[in-house]
Amino acid sequence: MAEKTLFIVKPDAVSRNLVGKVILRFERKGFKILKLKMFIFTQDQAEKFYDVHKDKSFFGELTSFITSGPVVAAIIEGNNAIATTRIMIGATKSFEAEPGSIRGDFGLGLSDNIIHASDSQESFDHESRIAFE
Ligand code: 3AN
Repeated sequence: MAEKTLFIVKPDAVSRNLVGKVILRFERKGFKILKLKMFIFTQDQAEKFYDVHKDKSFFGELTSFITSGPVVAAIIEGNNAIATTRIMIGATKSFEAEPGSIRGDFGLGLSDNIIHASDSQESFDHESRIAFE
């Protein structure tokens, strides 16, 4: 079943010149890129984007990191896109993520964990509205 999802290549990966390598994973897997955009999150966009985490201790860290430099957002489409993309990105803590996953192969960080991807249809709707507004 063709499904859409959103991923965001985070500021750490953009500054390390990993944008192409990250996008390549999704093209190689067979996903179609529907939208692609480079931008810098405003504080307001970041707070809305991470709304579900607003009561967490790391909320400030999260919003200050995502606004710290340019990101690249993509909407992709393909079979089982949301769940498959979550498998491809790997565990939240890059230092625990499996080798072979994007976080497992490219990073060691937690806030700076290379990539974000929507984890449900609701988060896709919410996040893509903000990233592509
Ligand atoms: P994921 O990005 O794998 O969906 P979430 O939704 O649990 O992970 O967390 C959102 C983001 O918050 C993560 N990408 C990570 O950058 C950051 N994060 C999660 N847990 C922590 C933590 N304990 N300390 C600092 N940042 C965190």
